[in-house]
Amino acid sequence: MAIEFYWGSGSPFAWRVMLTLEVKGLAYESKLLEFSKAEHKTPAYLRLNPRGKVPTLKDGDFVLYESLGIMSYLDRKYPDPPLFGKTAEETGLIWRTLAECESYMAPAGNKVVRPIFFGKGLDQVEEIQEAAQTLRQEFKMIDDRLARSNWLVGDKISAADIGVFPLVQLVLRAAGKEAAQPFHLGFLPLAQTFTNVARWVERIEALPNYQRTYPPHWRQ
Ligand SMILES: N[C@@H](CCC(=O)N[C@@H](CS)C(=O)NCC(=O)O)C(=O)O
Repeated sequence: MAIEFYWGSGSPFAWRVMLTLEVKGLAYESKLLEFSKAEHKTPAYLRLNPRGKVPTLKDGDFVLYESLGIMSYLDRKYPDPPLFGKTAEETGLIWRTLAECESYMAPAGNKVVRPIFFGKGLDQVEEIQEAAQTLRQEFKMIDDRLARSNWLVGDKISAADIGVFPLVQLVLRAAGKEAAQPFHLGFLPLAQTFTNVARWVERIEALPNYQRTYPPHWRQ
């Protein structure tokens, strides 16, 4: 039975799971939910994921939500290529990177990106500037790591890269919007602000099925 993957366009948490599926070359049935139609809040979907969020994965009878849980499940179940490290040290560093992303980048990103995308809370200038400062520090940390290596951990793409990348893309997309301009967020042009991150983004964009994972509504 094919894997069913429930996702929403532009969700960085769903995007990291889709990238995992593609990097592993797994066949899956795409279940794109429209946020605008509240398809993630229907009784049928809430039975799969009582939080009413994306992503959710169904593999046979097994249903799982929470992107990092799904990524580690997929890696254990379908180990080729391994994405959570070949050594204990790599595994520890990958989880550290993911934990840093959830603890620092994701909350700060939310505070910057949401007002810019949805227009609500743009008057909270101090809060946005403070979150943007945290984000710049996080970008700097990954930029420093990427100055020494093509990938965040080890010598191959791992769950660390796949987990962080969609959040970086979301911040960059927000930074390019007109509503972001008064804040002088300092991320663009990326090749000048965070050179190593820019090269890493290109590396991920060059992955074989990357285009299939690109949020459809970002193309419009
Ligand atoms: N920690 C969750 C976060 C999932 C999440 O926040 N998804 C958002 C989209 S980015 C969502 O579905 N929001 C809809 C809602 O909360 O109603 C994960 O990693 O899967």
